[in-house]
Amino acid sequence: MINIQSPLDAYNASRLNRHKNNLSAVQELLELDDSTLGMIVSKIRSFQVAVPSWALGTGGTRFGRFPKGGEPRNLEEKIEDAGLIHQLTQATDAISLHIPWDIPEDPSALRSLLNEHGLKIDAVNSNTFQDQPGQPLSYKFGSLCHADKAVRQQAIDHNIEVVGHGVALGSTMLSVWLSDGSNFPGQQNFRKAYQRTLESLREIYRAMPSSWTMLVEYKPFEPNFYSTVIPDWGTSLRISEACGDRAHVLVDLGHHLPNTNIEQIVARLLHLGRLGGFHFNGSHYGDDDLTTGAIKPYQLFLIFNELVAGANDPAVKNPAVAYMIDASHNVKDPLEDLMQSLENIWAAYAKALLVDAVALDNAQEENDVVRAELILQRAFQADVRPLLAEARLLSGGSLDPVDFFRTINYRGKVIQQRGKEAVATGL
Ligand code: PSV
Ligand code: MN
Repeated sequence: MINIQSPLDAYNASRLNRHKNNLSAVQELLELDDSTLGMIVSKIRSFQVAVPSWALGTGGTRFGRFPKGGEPRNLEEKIEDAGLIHQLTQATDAISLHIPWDIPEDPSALRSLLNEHGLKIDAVNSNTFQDQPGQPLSYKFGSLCHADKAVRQQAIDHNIEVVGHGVALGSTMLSVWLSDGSNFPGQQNFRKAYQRTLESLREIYRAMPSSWTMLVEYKPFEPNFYSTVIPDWGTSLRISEACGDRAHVLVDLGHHLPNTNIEQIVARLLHLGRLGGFHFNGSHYGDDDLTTGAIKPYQLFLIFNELVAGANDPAVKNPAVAYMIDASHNVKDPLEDLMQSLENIWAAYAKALLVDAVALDNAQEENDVVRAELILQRAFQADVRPLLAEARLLSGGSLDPVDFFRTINYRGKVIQQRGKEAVATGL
């Protein structure tokens, strides 16, 4: 573990005056009294987003992979990297595991390591979209939907095994994403595939401890390109309802057809009390897995506006939402990319907190389109960076995580320790 506390203190001290000046300038510009400012900063501090264990190394496409080196070679090193990101950003107190990419060999040792870094385990994810070496039956034509009951059973058993790993680590959530679907018309019977998937998921749901939640993730394309069994939020919702009270919909921002109004989906799921989780990422075309907020920051803000509005409405009875990043880093340093995403997520949240909800409601009720839009745009255009920096500072993080990460040459240090060729498991 690389100890960075004293360079971190020195870094923050050298930038403190400038930060305080920026903070008062923004406070004045946004006309925030001290108590509102304090309330916003404290809400930002408590907004935590898990990082994925499978995205701490370099991602790739089917055309190639260009790693920088120093990738975590095992789960312990992944926890170290996730711990560093948390120490600098104070925005990610959990790590989500994908099994079997990460099999926890010694759960109690892992739990103490997690503790040391101020981390916990978020959702555990099953993987029935790849065949593993030595696996008896193939998922080439599906897993939970497969025509052969033996394949479905193998996939059900895998999910139950994943829950077992999660229990040993103190997780309480299973995320299920299926690549099941078809590439060609006629390949699959839509109704049978849905029915089999539902029955399989119900069996998994019944096997979970009663304190556990199941998150059902939808995706309309890839790796199957003609149909997927769970293509949209409506299907996820129906499956969740049919499984039970502790099954909810997981929204991955990249899993929508272009120009889908995701904020409206979020509002609808909140209304129905079935929004269970989020996979944050950025996209331009499809499931691009880019930095969150890199391409469509206004959309990200509008999504947060719905989340904040839902949280403030006593009529909304949604359970706590599990927030996570699900991205891939093809050209950026994975840790820098994750820190950028965390910053953009906090920024969108902070801006949503600035929305004058009462004024917006009045404008909507009076059909004053311009006023309603201006209320949102005023919040979106605010410079919230000093508020985020203050939140980090008060929690013990860095005033500027990416810059500090470069200042201490973390990547260079881990390349030395782990090697130039070290490759992390994951995508
Ligand atoms: C599928 O594209 C997905 O979004 C699911 O969440 C998987 O678990 C993850 O990506 C794998 O990276
Ligand atoms: Mn996802």
